[in-house]
Amino acid sequence: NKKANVLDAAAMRRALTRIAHEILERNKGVDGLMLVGIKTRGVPIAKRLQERIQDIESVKVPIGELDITLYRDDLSHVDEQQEPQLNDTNLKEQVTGKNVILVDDVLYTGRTVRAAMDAIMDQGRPSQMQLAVLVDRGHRELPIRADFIGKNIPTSQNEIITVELAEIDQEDSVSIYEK
Ligand code: 3GP
Ligand code: 5GP
Ligand code: MG
Repeated sequence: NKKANVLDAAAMRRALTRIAHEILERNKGVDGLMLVGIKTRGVPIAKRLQERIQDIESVKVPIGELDITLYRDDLSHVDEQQEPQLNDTNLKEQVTGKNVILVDDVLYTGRTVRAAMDAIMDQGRPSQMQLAVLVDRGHRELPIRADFIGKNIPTSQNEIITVELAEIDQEDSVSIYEK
């Protein structure tokens, strides 16, 4: 049940180009930068940021992937006791000493990012971590915020944000749906 289109392909392209510039401005260039996409849709977003940064600075920053999914403890007597957990890591580059930019499509409670931070810190000691998201929909349950945001979309709990990316969904769009 669709309520509104929030970003089309052109708006998404502009938002990601802006974020690429913001990352370079905040960090004074590409030194030590590493992008880590959170699967599924954080990965193509991270690749697009890598391309935009290469267009601007002529440097291809290293990129990695984390697969973090909801884990349900079926033995628990409490319902909704699910925490996002690490499934798989694909980091070819050492994280120690790196400035790791986590990249995801939607930031909601913050629990996925928390699991991603744990996964990175298990691999080594980054000099810094920052967070880039295409959409911040609010409703944080942890003290986590994004450093780089494509668009803030205030939502109610019974709305969901649909993120479509050409690499996966054949088109670029962000829309709001009623559950
Ligand atoms: P993604 O893997 O591309 O990020 O969480 C699995 C998928 O379900 C996600 O795709 C996400 O886009 C989609 N999704 C839609 N609404 C929600 C939601 O409220 N919570 C979570 N965890 N995922 C959602
Ligand atoms: P969090 O852990 O912050 O609650 O949720 C973040 C993760 O869940 C992201 O990887 C994101 O894909 C997914 N997610 C949470 N809410 C939404 C939503 O409304 N729309 C989409 N597309 N993904 C969501
Ligand atoms: Mg996601």
